[in-house]
Amino acid sequence: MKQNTKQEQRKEKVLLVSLINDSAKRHKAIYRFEELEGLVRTAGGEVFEKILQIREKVDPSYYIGKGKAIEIKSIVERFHVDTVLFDTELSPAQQKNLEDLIGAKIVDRNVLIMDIFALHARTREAKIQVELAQLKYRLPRLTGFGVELSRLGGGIGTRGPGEKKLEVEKRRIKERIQRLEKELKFIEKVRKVQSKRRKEVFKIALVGYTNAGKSTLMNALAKEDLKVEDSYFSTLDATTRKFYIDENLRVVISDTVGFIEDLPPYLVASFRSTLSVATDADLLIHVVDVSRPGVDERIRIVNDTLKEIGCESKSKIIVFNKIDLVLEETVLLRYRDRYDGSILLSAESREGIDELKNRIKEYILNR
Ligand SMILES: Nc1nc2c(ncn2[C@@H]2O[C@H](COP(=O)(O)OP(=O)(O)OP(=O)(O)O)[C@@H](O)[C@H]2O)c(=O)[nH]1
Ligand SMILES: [Mg+2]
Repeated sequence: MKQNTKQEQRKEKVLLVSLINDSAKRHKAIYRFEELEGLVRTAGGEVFEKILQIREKVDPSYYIGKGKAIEIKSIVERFHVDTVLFDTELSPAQQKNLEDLIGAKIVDRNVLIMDIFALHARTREAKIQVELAQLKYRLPRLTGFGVELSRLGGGIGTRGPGEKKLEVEKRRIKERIQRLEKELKFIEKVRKVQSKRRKEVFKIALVGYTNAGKSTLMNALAKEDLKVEDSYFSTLDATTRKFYIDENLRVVISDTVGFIEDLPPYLVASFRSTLSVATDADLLIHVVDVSRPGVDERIRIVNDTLKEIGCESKSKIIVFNKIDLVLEETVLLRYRDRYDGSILLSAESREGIDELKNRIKEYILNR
């Protein structure tokens, strides 16, 4: 038994920490924990424990209260926790202070998301976009407490060369960003040419929250075989396929990267190239997982992100997916009535697929 566990690769043991300023937000915090747990699982870790602090203000030095941080330190030591994950974006100073105090790896939500992106990036375009986001995250963090500085020992007497090293490092990163952006521009150009060639063809893009079932729906519609996984951000590349809605009506449909709450702006900006299939589309299909709590909120988050990429005025069809998992029909009907022109569907059982096809056809013909 013991030998077995030794052979198995031990999963990273992660402690989740979240802060709310009002106990009334507890419900939301629990939901966020669930999502964070899913993200940790996707990244290959295992959640050991979740800690929620209710505190009116964020502590500028430790994010959570120092007392709480000390409490976490003892948990980390006692249970051999590898990583403490904060449900926020920590400032460079907070990260450093927490690391020094707790003595474990301190990771924030955005780093985790970028990690998953890096794990799932397949094409050159996706890889460049992830690296760009990571570099843009790192750049402002090189000031003040750079790892580079502490590696030199830090403190009196090391400041000169340390600062210099910092400057060199910064310049190196900036140059790399420039090079990657140039390469990305070239890839975008190629995409534009392809898109122009498809000008006469009606273009549809599937958008939505991560894990909503976009790739599954794409497979159901275009008889594709895209990667479908019960994990977050399995799709990072925009896959585009032709398909016939009926014998003489051909369209192209694109699958896109999923959205999530508080997606860091540098990540959205980096993925502008992939998301251009959404900005180029004639019609967006907004896929929503109706089987999980927080439906309205996720719709709002997706709409906000669409706005950020300049898609707010595009025509949209809202598709409530995974209806096979919802037992209460009244719940489904309530959502359908609340969102004008929405469709109830299961990409997995294919229930409602024909209705969606008809709706798309109707839209194209009446355009
Ligand atoms: N029960 C059920 N599960 C579904 C349905 N549609 C998708 N799923 C499951 O939901 C999970 C996510 O599906 P994907 O198609 O990968 O979702 P996605 O929106 O492409 O996700 P990302 O690319 O990771 O953002 C998978 O485990 C699917 O099998 C459905 O209609 N019913
Ligand atoms: Mg997908």
